[in-house]
Amino acid sequence: MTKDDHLTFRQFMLNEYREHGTPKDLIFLLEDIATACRTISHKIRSGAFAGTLGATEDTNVQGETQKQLDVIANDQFMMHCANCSRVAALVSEELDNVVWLKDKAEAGDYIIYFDPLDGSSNLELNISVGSIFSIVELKEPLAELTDEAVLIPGSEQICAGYSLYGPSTSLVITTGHGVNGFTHLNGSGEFLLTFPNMTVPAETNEYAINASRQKYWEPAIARYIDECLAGVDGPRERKFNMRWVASMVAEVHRILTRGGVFLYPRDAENAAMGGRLRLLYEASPMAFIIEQAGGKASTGEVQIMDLMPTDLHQRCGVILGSSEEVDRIDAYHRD
Ligand code: AFP
Repeated sequence: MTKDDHLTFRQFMLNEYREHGTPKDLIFLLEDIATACRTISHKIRSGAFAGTLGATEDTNVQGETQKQLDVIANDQFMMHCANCSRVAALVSEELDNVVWLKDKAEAGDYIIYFDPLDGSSNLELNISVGSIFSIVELKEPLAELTDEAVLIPGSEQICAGYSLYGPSTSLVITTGHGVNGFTHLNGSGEFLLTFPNMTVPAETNEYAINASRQKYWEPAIARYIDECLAGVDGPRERKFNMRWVASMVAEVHRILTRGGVFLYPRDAENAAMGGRLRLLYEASPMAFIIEQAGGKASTGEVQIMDLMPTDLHQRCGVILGSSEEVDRIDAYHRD
């Protein structure tokens, strides 16, 4: 297939408009987010020459040292999302509080949650990193513009997506009608449809976990991993493979492409914080995407999208991917 055989992002989204009534405001907002991701991709790929791969002097609300590209990516999302008059507020991993863009938030307005650059500890290693975003549409006007007002469960998302800055730049999006993958055509301003209707196979032989945390694992996780390691002679009666990129976007993209299960569970060391990964702009959008692709996403106890947020930057356990494996791990937690 040549590039002419692929729908452009605009052509695809206009089809979505005709088939599903996707709001044009959302389409134009997504085009702006795609532009932000394309710009971030360029900034990353030229970072070694611009001297921007390293850290800043600052730490973010997570207490993590901010990379220069974390700030650059955050600025890109802020600038492009502000183009849409329906965007009432932005919630970023890199910002302590909500950024309100309007003096009142009305029904039909959008709240956007994003991790502008996830996996940034991989930047200087030239290992894939990504951006993650989630969009909620307000059903009612907000009585007051407070952080608490945007603590909305993931089940209310109307759109989620990520951009993966790897050997090529991918953009993967769901608006509630399946998951579709686009690739940036180098030298053009276009994202072309390259992976339509992405689905997660129910069965897999591949898991992703940071195995160095084994001593902290809860019994259900330890049991699951032990059984995978036991291979053909164990209760699973088959060999398992393991991957760990330490970049959630890359792990999720692999799972959407060939199946698998990703685990960053709550454990004895991170339990006081609720886990490692953040709910509103990491776990929730990825849960929406994975479930739209036929997979599952839970904390081990509850479905991630059913969690009622209590803090902007709260964390949770994340187990997502092939449904048979997530179901098995959930069952072990219930045992
Ligand atoms: P950074 O953004 O600090 O690199 O963290 C990336 C991440 O949030 C997620 O993308 C990875 O899956 C996970 O952390 C990696 O965690 P470990 O460093 O404990 O493996």
